Amino acid sequence: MRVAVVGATGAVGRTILSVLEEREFPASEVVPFASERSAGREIAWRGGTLRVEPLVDGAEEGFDIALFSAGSAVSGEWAPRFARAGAVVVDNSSRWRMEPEVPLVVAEVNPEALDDHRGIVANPNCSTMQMVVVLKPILDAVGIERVVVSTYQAVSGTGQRAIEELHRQTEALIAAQELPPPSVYPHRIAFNVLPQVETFKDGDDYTTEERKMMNETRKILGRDDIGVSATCARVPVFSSHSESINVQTREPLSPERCRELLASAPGIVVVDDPHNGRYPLAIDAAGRDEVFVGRIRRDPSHERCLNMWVVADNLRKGAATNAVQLAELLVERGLVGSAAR
Ligand code: NAP
Ligand code: 3JN
Repeated sequence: MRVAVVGATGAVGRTILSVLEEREFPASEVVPFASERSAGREIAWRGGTLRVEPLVDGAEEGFDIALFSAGSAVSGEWAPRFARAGAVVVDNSSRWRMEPEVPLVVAEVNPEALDDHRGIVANPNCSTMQMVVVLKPILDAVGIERVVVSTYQAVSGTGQRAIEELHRQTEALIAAQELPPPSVYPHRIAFNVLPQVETFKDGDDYTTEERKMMNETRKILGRDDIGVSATCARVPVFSSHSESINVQTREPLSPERCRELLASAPGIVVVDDPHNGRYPLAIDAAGRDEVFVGRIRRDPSHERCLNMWVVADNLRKGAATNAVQLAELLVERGLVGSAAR
C-alpha cells in the first residue's frame, strides 16, 4: 500500500502523518509532497525520516491512496491526475465536495457513500464534520427540521501562518510592544472575536465557511429538506472548534433521551454536568479524535428544540483523522485500486 500525503508540511498534512503513524495504517511506503519550497526537507516518521518531494510531472504514478491537504487549486489540478494514475484520493479541500459524483463522507455518518467513488472522495469542512457526527443519531431517531449553529473557530483552521500570527500578536500585547499589522486575518485576532471566517463572495451576506456548513450538512445527511443557518466566528484559540447548536426535531426529544442517544453513538463523548463545571472545552478536546457534546438543554422558546455545545479538534476529527478513517474504510471494503471502480 503506497500512500501519498500531498501538503505534508502544512498544519493538516503533518497531522495526517501523525494519525497514520498512531493508527498503524498498513502503508508499505509513505511519500510526503509539498511545494517546490519544501522539496528535500526531511520529516520524522515511524522512527525514520521521509524526504519531501515536489509535485512535478510523473509524481502521481504508483500510489494506492493519496491524502490531499494542499488547498483547492492543487486539488483541482492534481487529484484527478493521482486518480487517473490509479490512486483513490481523499481530498481535504472544498474543490470536489459539492460535485454530485464525488462522495462527501464522514466515517461515523455515511460510510456507505464510499462505495460509489470514482477515484476522488471528499473530506468535509471541519465545522461541518463535528456537527454532522452529532446530528446523525438525532436525525435517525426523531428526524430534524432545522439547525441553527454558531461557531467559535480556532486559528489552526487557517493554517500555520495564522497560528504564528496569534502567537506574535499575543506576545506583543502582553509585552506592551507595538503590534505588527495583521497579515492573515482582516483584523487583530489576539484578545478579539472576528465574525468572519473566510470571505464574502459576490455580495453574499454569508461567508464561504457559512455556505460550506449549510450545503455540506445537507449533502452528508442526504436530506435537502433540513434547514441550516450558520454564523461562523474566529476566536483566539489555537486548537479545537466549539459550536453552539440549536436543533429543531420532527418528533419530541427530551434532553435525557438525547444524552442517551449521543452517548451510545460512535465517535461521541458526552460531557454534561454543568453544575459541577463539566462541559466540553477546546483545551480538553485538543489532541483527541472524538467529538465532545454537553450543555444539552431544552430551548425554552420552542417545544421541539434543544440547545447543545459541541467541541472537536479541528485538525484531527475535523480533517486528518477523518481522512485516515476514510482510507482505512476504503482498504477494509476493497475499494482501493482500479478494479474497484
Ligand atoms: P498550511 O498549513 O498552509 O499548509 C499548506 C500545505 O500545502 C503545505 O504543505 C504546502 O507546502 C502545500 N502546498 C501549497 N502550495 C502547494 C503547491 N503548489 N504544490 C504542492 N503543495 C503545496 O494549510 P493547512 O491548514 O494544512 O490547510 C491545507 C488545506 O487543507 C487547506 O487549503 C484546505 O483546503 C484544507 N483544510 C481542510 C480543513 C477541513 O476542514 N477539513 C481544515 C483545514 C484545511 P509548503 O510547505 O511547501 O508551502
Ligand atoms: O477556517 C477553518 O477553521 C477551516 C478552514 C478550512 C479551509 C481553509 C482553507 C481552504 C478550507 C476548507 O476545508 O473548506 C479551504 C478550502 O479548501 O476551501
